[in-house]
Amino acid sequence: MSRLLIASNRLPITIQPEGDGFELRPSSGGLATALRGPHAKGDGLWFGWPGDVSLATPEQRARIDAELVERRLVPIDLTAAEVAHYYDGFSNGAVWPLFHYSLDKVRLEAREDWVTYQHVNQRFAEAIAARTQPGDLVWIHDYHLMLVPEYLRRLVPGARIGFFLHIPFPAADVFRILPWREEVLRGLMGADLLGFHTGEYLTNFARSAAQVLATDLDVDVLRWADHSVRLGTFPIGVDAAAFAADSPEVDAELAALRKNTAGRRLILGIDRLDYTKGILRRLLAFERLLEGDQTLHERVQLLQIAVPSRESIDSYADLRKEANELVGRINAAHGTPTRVPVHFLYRSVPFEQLVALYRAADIMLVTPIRDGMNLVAKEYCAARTDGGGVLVLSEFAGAADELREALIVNPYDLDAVERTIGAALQMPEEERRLRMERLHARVLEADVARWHRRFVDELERVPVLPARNAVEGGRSLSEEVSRLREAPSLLVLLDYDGTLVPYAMMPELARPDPELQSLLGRLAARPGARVHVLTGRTPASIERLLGEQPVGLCAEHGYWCRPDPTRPWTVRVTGSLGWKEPVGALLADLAARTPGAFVEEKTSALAFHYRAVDPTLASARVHELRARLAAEARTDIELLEGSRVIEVRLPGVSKSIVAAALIADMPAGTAIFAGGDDRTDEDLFSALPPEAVSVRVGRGRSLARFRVDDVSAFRALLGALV
Ligand code: GDG
Repeated sequence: MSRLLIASNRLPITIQPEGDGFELRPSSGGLATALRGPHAKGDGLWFGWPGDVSLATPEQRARIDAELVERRLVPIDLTAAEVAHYYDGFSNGAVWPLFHYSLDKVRLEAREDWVTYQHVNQRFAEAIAARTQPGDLVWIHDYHLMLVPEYLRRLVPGARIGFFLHIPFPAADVFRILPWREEVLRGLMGADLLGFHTGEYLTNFARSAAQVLATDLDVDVLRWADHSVRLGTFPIGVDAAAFAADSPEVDAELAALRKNTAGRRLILGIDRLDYTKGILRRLLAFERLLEGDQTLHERVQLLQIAVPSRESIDSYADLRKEANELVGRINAAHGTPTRVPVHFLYRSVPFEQLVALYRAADIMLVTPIRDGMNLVAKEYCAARTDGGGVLVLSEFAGAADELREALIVNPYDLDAVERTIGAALQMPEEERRLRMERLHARVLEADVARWHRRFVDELERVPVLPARNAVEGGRSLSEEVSRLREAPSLLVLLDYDGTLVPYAMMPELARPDPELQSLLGRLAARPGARVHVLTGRTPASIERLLGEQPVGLCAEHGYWCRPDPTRPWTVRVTGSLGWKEPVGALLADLAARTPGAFVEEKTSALAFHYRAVDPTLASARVHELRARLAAEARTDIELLEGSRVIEVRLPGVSKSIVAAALIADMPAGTAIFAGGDDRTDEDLFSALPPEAVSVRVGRGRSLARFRVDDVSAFRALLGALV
């Protein structure tokens, strides 16, 4: 088992002022509860905000830090301004309402919010990078930290990074409202594995990524340029055994509750006081029920527990006021001196009381207007070891996917909610038992431990890159460049597109500018140096661009090579090209039916380009192409997938083969420098001896020892070699 590093907005404990000192309390909420147990059993670290400790004296702080170290918790301290902008502002003022389809509550005005969100995400990434060891798994949680995967990937290119979203991922049309949609998607795409509660959220994400970033979905792998991310559904569970367990404390609470409700059926709601939880609509539906049956208040009581939440945000304070007014109205109209139909508690209750409430409740109302999963629904089913109770569940909670035996309801349809509560009150015992026994069994089996295991097992499948890519130890890039500058013999192997020049709209436009021409000229003129450009382009195409330069050219990934401008092109790989005709006909047929697609013919390959094709259609066509080629079971071709292009080529052509040959041509002890930006350059890197200096341009997991952000940074490195 690899070591697991967890990152979430909050640590599983919160530090609060208490008397003269500070006290550590367990944080509330589903995420902290879900991960606390496995963290305690493992040997990993947990990064997050510990709460406001700005007023602690140095001695108090030292004591707090010692306690955190003891529990393997790494604090990310936030200033009051950071909490206001990153947490209240961006996370809960913009992302939370947008992802829950509450468009009227989305706040996008404050420029500081987004800037601070980026800044805090960067701090998380730096803290994690500083503690990551080779082989570690990093698991980042939730909408507060959506940029951390990308930021961390930049700092630790080989890291194995998983991300889980605890809230819904909205439909693409809604997501696209976010002005920073592209940055957020790029951030998430830094991960190797992205987890969602339901298939719908996963599909929404994949569609948004296709529309905004032009990614391709291949079953469950999202490809973007040269980087691929696995998508998965991991519906979270609850600590079901804890809710199913008997204890004298729970029994005592239950007895007290039964005494108080004497004779009346208990309808229960338990939620954080949040506008997504549908509390107001639930109260309205209950009001209708009371209006329809004037004697009902004698027989039922609604207990709504609303746990205080995000009180510094206006919309939450407003909600509390509205809920109070509504409860007042209902109680005034339907209460009697001895009977109050709605009991509204604005606080949380201890665990034993929570379990007792679940067991006492004849009907549990879980009617959010949107909810990622909703753990309360699952906890209720787990607690019902007696097979009693009826769950009324919103179709807009992720839990509705699994808890099919609940009474599923549309929370916007007040009449339906009213009718459903009525039906729940009338439900015959046998049906009630049948439904609850199934629900109970399911939540016990699919519990939180299983959720944790499934995600971590999947993340563990991401391959560990060879140790020589580890960032720690060894010489820095600038030290390596200085060493190469002095080397008597130097071999420079370079990719072209994306490495020496940025990608252009059309390949013909990616011309070398004067700066690049002078750079290549100086490099090739350096005593003892040989420079080769290795590209996927055809000989004619690369020659048009670099033909005048005193460098070697290898085209079609090494099928063709031309060692210098005075020598002719020669073929480096043999093999029959008889497949080109039938495969060419297949590709032409596909392209004819796919607006925006075209086929490029090379000597050793045929490339199907679909950059301009509608993403859904493109993905269907790529599947079709793969299936049709697989059906022919050809052994004389291989597929190479690039950024919105799929190439069918002669097997055995690879930059690794040319690289090995070019290295063998040089005197022993030659220093090597190589740079590239895509999957074919990984072949190149794989052929290099360990002491070679390899540099990856841009994102993505890589075998390269070093990484630079973009073409201009790469050119600066080349400049430093001469
Ligand atoms: C987010 C997503 C997703 C509540 N009141 C008391 C209390 N609780 C506990 C419940 C439950 C947790 O808080 C609430 O979890 P939910 O899932 O209902 O809601 P969010 O906080 O919005 O959580 C949600 C979840 O993340 C996990 O992925 O399901 O969709 O929004 O565990 O028991 N616990 C105690 N007293 C209370 O009064 N002891």
